[in-house]
Amino acid sequence: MFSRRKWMKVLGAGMSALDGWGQAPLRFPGKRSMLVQNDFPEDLETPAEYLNTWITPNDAFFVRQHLPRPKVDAASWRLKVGGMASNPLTLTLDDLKRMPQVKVPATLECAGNGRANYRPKVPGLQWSKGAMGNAEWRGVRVADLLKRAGAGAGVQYGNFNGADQGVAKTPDFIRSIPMRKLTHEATIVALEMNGAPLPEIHGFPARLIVPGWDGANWVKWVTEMELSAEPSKGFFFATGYRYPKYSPAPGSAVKPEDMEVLEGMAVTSYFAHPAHGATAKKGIPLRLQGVAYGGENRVSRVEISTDGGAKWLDAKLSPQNYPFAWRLFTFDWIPPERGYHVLCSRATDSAGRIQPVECPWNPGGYMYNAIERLGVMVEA
Ligand SMILES: Nc1nc2c(c(=O)[nH]1)N[C@H]1C(S)=C(S)[C@@H](COP(=O)(O)O)O[C@H]1N2
Ligand SMILES: [Mo]
Repeated sequence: MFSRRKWMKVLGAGMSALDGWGQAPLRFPGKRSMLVQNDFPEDLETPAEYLNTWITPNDAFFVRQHLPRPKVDAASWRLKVGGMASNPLTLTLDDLKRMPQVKVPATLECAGNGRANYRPKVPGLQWSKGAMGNAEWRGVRVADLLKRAGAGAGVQYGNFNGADQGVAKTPDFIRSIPMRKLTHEATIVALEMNGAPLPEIHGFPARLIVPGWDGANWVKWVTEMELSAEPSKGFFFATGYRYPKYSPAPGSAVKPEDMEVLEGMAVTSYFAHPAHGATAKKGIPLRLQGVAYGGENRVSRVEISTDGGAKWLDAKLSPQNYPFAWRLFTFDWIPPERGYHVLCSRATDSAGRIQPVECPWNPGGYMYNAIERLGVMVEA
């Protein structure tokens, strides 16, 4: 598909784009102005100010891809379900559309969201807070596909591959998902995102939705589900997206046998408004806004501190309250006096998890979820 030379050339271009990290208006078809982490393959971050709606519009939704985006032709595209199956399937897009469809609101968050906050710095994309978004996904339950394919009794994993292919030193992107998650009623092969066919950049014509779990599981352009007793030995499952079994000292190495696969996401919250470094006026109400997400759990509470964490008060939560989807919060604050104020947000989920003051460092820079903090200058 891509020669090694061409790949090296575009990779080079991507590197220089990293140095000039910043806003790039209308550079990417179907996207509004995004924070460009890489321009090829596209890694685009949602600016924090867009984290203020229940549904993230498709044109503002973050993008992460390890490999050049494949061009998929809907007519010749197939989804194969094989391996340990008594009735292996080769489905067309129309076959999938004819099966019962379900809607699942769910937040997609990259495990590396917030990586830019780790000290010492961790290599990888320096996501701030916008490697997450919330959408209503619509498609076919994986459980229905498993039934139709006659999944065998010994099946432990579905090993998923997409139409993108390994290039140069980057291997093919394959992910294994255990049966206990695949058979969950909210795990689907989505054909639609927010009422529209999946945009090409988000996996057209079909992608996996694994609610509450690390975004790496949400395989885009999916073409194959292999039912197996064993997980993939490929890099992106056996090595990548792993988290230490214990908290290592910041900056230290962790042995591969002490790493385990990432599944459910941590509880977290982020301010969309105001921005860090904004100014406000004494006595003039300021509405603090943001999102909170609890992975596989519902968000049950968001607290705000306007004095750097000394006192905490409850924020107001949006009525939407689904497992696997974020909630919006607001807090009306009247800046009491001139000076620099540190605003904090702290979410709690239905499992009783709460954001920590300090997030454990880890060599992949995953699962950042320390209490959100930003500074606002209040003028007289
Ligand atoms: N086929 C394929 N699927 C993929 C990836 C990829 O590189 N290739 N990246 C994964 C990662 S790491 C994330 S965080 C999400 C991002 O989904 P988005 O681009 O729709 O936001 O897709 C996942 N699915
Ligand atoms: Mo990711």
